[in-house]
Amino acid sequence: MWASARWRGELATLATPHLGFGIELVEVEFPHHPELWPEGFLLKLNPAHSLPVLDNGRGLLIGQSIAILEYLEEQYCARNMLGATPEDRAVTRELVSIFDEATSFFGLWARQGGPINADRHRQNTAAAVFGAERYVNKLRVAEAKQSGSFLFGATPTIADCVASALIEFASQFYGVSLPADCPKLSAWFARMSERPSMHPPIYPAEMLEVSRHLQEHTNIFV
Ligand SMILES: N[C@@H](CCC(=O)N[C@@H](CS)C(=O)NCC(=O)O)C(=O)O
Repeated sequence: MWASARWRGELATLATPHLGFGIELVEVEFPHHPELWPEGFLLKLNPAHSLPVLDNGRGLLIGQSIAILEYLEEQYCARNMLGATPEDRAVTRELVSIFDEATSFFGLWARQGGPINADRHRQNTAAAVFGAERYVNKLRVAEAKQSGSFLFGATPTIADCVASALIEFASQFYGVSLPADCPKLSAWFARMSERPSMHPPIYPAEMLEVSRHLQEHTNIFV
């Protein structure tokens, strides 16, 4: 598995303890410095030029984190992390989609508004505002849907992996905590943060100095 040190690559490391097997994780330097990588390194792995990428060792390269999670779950999982019934699986997939959309919208805010990304992404205030608003809307939908100890039910699903990777990254790297009107999600995230599978990330201090003030920099507060 080729993964960025954080962001969506974290899904795999979050899922692995639940899955009960080991995968070789190759962490690619954080942040992306494509100029330091061997010629064509990431493009050869993934035409989308994004991480993570799972090489299953049998000729298959999977370049989307949710497809990777579902593949690992189906192929190796000792416990069911999708849901026992068609209805449960539908709820899991619904929550995965909500947080995948939330991730894209948060990315719009952070990439188009955050100074840490200014050298790689064109700054655009309107796009950042739109991304932030839609991000919070998605969180409110998830807040309305959350029930049980985990996002849904009494056992973790891949939705908990997708969601906790996003919330951890947004809060720890960008300083954007869950909104005050999402108390159930906040309590869920506090419980998730105590689990051994949540590895506290180590972000470079010099990056955090810039990245953690996304709200102040964009003047958008959630
Ligand atoms: N939808 C993709 C998004 C992956 C993504 O945006 N990865 C970021 C880092 S975590 C990346 O590789 N960006 C580098 C680039 O796009 O060139 C997924 O879930 O795998």
